Amino acid sequence: MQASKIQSSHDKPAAQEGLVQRLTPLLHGQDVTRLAEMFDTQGFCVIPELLDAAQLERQREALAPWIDDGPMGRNVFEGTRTHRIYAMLAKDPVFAELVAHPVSLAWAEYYLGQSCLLSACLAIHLQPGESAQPWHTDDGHTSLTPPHDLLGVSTFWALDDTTLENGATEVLPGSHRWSETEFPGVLKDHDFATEEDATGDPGAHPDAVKITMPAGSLMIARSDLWHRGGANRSNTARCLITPQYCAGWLRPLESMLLSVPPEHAAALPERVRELLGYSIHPPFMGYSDGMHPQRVLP
Ligand SMILES: O=C(O)CCC(=O)C(=O)O
Repeated sequence: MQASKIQSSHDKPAAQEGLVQRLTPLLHGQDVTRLAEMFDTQGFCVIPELLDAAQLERQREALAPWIDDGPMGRNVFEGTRTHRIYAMLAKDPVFAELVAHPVSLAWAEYYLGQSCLLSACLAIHLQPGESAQPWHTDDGHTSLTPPHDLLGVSTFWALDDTTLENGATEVLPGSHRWSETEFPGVLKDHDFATEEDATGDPGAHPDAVKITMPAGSLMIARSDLWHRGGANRSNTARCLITPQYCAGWLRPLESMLLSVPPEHAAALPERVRELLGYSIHPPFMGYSDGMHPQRVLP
């Protein structure tokens, strides 16, 4: 795979100092500059065990009823042995703890600006027997030709240990710099229209890295990094929650203003409401009836 040259969309050492200052006290001695360097060059970084046991328990408890009752994915992309829970902030406000977690939000704001939006937020609960997902990026729906400037930041919170066997997310390091969009196992329109998995693993890639991490850990990835959910060959489920952020001028993947009813939104912290779209991308993108959208909330 040829690496194409791309200008860093974020050549701001002075601003990075702000990120370092903001995150260092939260990361117990981890080197924030190195994490940012990894994110810039490899397209992702991992922060182990950020959530404590109580935080993890709150997330699992809130999620449990939706997993028990929820339908399986409808196609190969969603995974026919996977529960995907969308519209999470309409289901339980506790999920706002991850959406506005001080570490991941600082990351999104640094790379995307204060006007960034929540583009998606879903739980992905992979059951035993699930096959590997097609390779995809989280901004592949845009019409821009890769490589391009950064459009989004995807965060992956492990609610379970992710292991080599249970479907740890796989990434292709550095692939945000690729111009290639055709390689074995890459997402096709057809994958949204069929429940039939391919035989074997046509997307097996020599450069793939499985992101194994203990429960409570966080992977942060550029939205243009090629990645996929792994195959779950274990006998237990693997769950993660993935809040994804996009630039304030981009259309979010999920229509958050519809998915989270206004009365639910009104009860969420102000910063979370802003991420849902009750905010303005300067000078006035996102207005409602000529006014700031916060003014239409009950
Ligand atoms: O489940 C995973 O590990 C990743 C899933 C993913 O990237 C997606 O469904 O968009």
